[in-house]
Amino acid sequence: MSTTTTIETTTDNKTQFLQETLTGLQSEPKFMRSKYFYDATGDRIFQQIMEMEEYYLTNAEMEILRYQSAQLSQAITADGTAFDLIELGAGDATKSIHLLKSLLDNKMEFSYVPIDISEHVISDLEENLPKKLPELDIKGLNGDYFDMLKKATQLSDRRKVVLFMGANIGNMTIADAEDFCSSLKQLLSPNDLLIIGFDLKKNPQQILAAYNDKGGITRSFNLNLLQRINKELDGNFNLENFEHYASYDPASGACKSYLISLKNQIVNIGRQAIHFAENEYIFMEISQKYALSDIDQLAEKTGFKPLQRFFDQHQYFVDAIWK
Ligand code: AVJ
Repeated sequence: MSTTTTIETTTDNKTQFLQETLTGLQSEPKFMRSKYFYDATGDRIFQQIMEMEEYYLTNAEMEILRYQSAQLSQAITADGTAFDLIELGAGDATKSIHLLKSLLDNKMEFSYVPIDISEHVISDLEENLPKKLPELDIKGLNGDYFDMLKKATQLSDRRKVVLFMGANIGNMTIADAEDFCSSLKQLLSPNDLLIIGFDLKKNPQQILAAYNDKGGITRSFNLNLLQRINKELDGNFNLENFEHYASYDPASGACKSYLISLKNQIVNIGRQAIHFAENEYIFMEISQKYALSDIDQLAEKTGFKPLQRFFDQHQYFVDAIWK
């Protein structure tokens, strides 16, 4: 990538980050967009989250990919034609690598197109994946899911297989997930496939613990966004004046995290002053949990047809194939 492109993207991203941050903090109630968690430090803290005792999601989906990649790749390649494998929120691809291997072992003709909001994730992937999988044809895209998805669907006229794993859809409310899936369906052709991962409703204590870990890693993950605003948007949040609060509602399946202002205070972001009352909250993130019936409903409402489901042994998690 040339230096000029890097600088242009950065400026664009920064303006958008500032606008969205101010919009969220000038709203009532206040909110932030969880996609901004992932700066270099956020990426690192998220790695630590995935390694936490309490964060069962990673192992559960890893188990699915590790032991059922052959079946997954069979389902993907059933019609034998070449395709583009587009992965939304690819991360470090430690899970999808099992699927990629299996596809390569079966001599399938495909390109891997990882999309991630984190610039450094994409450059890492492009550098490191070819070392592990020399035959892999990879073209990473850095940006917002939807913008990059549009770009990705225009790369070739091959059929598309979209991977949306890791319970990334959990970061949307059910209403937003419906809009997202509908738009995705419209972007795809009738024979394209979607492989989508959901964290399932389960014991509420277990879910809450995953987002309220004893070691305080999720707490630092949330607070890091304030730090990022300080660094990148000239903010002056005092992190000690905010407290992490996580909640899970078993009825709706919504797991939400908040930062609570511990006192009446003013925070400056650039030239803007933002007032926080004592105990006022910033809604930081939703991690929506699904029942199997919720998942089928989502497919049906958005024009997809559920084809197959893959579970871990505890049924904590499901990767579903939709057409
Ligand atoms: C990356 C959206 C799947 O919601 O479980 C983990 C992000 N936030 N702990 C999730 C997250 C706090 C994660 N996803």
